[in-house]
Amino acid sequence: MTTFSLFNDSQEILPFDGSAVLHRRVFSEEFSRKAFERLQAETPWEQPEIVMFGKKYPQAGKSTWHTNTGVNYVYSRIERVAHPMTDLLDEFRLKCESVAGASFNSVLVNLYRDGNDSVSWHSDNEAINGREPTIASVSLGATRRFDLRHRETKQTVRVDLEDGSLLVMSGLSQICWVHQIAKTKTAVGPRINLTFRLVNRA
Ligand SMILES: O=C(O)CCC(=O)C(=O)O
Ligand SMILES: [Mn+2]
Repeated sequence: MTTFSLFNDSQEILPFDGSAVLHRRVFSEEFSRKAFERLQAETPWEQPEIVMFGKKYPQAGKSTWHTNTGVNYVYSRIERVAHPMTDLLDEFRLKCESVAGASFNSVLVNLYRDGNDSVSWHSDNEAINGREPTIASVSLGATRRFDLRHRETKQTVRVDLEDGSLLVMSGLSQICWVHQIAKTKTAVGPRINLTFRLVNRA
């Protein structure tokens, strides 16, 4: 297991089989704070139900899918309806494009209200993301730990995703690794995450 806590500006956190580069403080404290407040208040939050062992459970966190492509996002047998992009999301998108050197047309906005909200082990390997997608993941608000685990070797990499940071995953990262935001018993405030993606148009 590898744990990163260095304060470098940009850092590759995957040892092999893909890339995940963490860029710290891409968005200023003030911009991040204001954006967090606007997103929290203005996002039409949804809490879809997932089916596990034949039973329905609300997802552990709220989220909303935004894209002007008209493409709905289907994962774990749930379908997320396309909401339009907003000026604020477009501002984030443009900055992510310039840092990542890639294009994006969609974003999943996730709200983790406290340490009980989480996202369990998965990879963003749905066909609409393409085979080796580049995904730009912005963190706002409370710091949460992000874990990546190699599908075969089970090697685990852990990193704290701090306010204003941008994690860019690319190459084999969605094929060879799974990732999660685990629940935590530590008292943590709310966090908003934006994962920008490029999906094929409908
Ligand atoms: O909140 C995060 O940092 C990760 C979210 C995530 O993995 C996803 O939306 O697919
Ligand atoms: Mn993901």
